[in-house]
Amino acid sequence: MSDPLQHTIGRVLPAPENHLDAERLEQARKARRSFMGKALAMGAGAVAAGHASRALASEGEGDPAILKMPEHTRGLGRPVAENPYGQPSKWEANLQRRQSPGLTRVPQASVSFTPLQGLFGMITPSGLHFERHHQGWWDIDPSQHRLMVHGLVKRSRVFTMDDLMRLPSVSRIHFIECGANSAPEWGNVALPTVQYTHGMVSCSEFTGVRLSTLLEMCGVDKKLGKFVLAEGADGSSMTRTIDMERAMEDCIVAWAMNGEMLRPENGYPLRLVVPGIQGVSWVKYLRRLEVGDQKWASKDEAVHYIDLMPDGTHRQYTGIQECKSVITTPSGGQMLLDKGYYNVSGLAWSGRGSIKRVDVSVDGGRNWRTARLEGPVLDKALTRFNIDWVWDGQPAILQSRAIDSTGYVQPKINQLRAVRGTRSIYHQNAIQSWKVAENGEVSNVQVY
Ligand SMILES: Nc1nc2c(c(=O)[nH]1)N[C@H]1C(S)=C(S)[C@@H](COP(=O)(O)O)O[C@H]1N2
Ligand SMILES: [Mo]
Repeated sequence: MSDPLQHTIGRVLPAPENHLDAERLEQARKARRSFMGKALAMGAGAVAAGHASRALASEGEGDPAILKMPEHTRGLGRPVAENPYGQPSKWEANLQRRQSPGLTRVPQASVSFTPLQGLFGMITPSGLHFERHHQGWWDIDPSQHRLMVHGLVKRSRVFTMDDLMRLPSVSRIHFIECGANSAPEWGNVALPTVQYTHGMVSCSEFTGVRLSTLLEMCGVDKKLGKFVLAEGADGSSMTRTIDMERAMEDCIVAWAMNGEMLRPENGYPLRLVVPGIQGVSWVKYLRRLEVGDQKWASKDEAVHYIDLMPDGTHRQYTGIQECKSVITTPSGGQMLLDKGYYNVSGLAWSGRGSIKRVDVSVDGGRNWRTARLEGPVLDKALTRFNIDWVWDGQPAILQSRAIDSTGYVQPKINQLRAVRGTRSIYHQNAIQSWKVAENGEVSNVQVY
């Protein structure tokens, strides 16, 4: 493929739930039909020659919409501060977090998924950050909130938010992924969109005090203290054990996300950030840190968040989110409106470090090409990749395969199943396949 921009520019129709209404969807379908008609009439080579920018320009040639002078080119716009806290455009109203119907019995112990199919770059807007609550969320009064540090320390302490926010702070961009992200794929349940298959991952800039700073301040016993227990202030009594080495390395006791205080759904006013580790360890509404000499084997680590292996045993304390990637455009539920050029785009991440390379296949894994990584490529953060593709109108299967800085290669689903069986819930990081049908519809398939 010489210069992909010399081909017709393909347009992707987002999944229906991102559409404002059924009418726009129908219009787009009609547009596709008329394009197919035109393309046939013009013959295949009609836009193949010439400079790339000309090919681009010819796309909209003769569109009379440019001649309209709508009200907004003549009238007076709206005043400043009408929205004291800015909101997205009303035209984007369908870009939302969504619940998977029937996934849980009550919405207080549930999940809302990030609409990855509608996002750009690597940062998740705070209002679209996925939510996972075991016992509902709270909007806790920060003046009443306290954090206790105790156990194997010389000086136990109870911190107010003011105490904490006076300390030296750091800001770091990291992904958070629920260990159960993509879980239904273990059992070959083909969820329709990337929002549901992969939407329990988000990426934000977190600001707070390093956990190591707090532990040092309290005189942590470095000989006996091997683990730290983190506990949340909600009714789920979320408690998780963190290895001391990790606690001292890059964990943050965070109060801010993407430049402002945490959102209540994400743990306001204080949450633990454990880079690279599954979401459950990122305890929200953080109220207690205890230093101990043994793992606690709390309900959230002995009964839940364990991996059922093929031989019937359970794997415990498997918190690291292994290297994973997914194509977000085009993805399940979307529709390619015509043949031609597409920018295939997706996200890759690894709990062990940074993304070294992402390969993309359009033929179900037989041939691979290396995608462009869009910077910055950060440790334990989402990394955006893009690759050119000219769709010839034939059925295709799109896949992405990420390789991280340790050399680990994201596995195929059958490779993962060979080791882990099919009865697991957590830590499903296999290659995702999206099938493009001849009519342009994109759907979720498994390729072995
Ligand atoms: N206190 C508390 N912390 C919690 C939870 C919870 O229910 N209560 N859920 C955990 C789980 S399972 C995940 S995946 C992440 C989700 O964080 P988010 O809601 O900010 O996306 O928070 C974790 N921390
Ligand atoms: Mo989770």
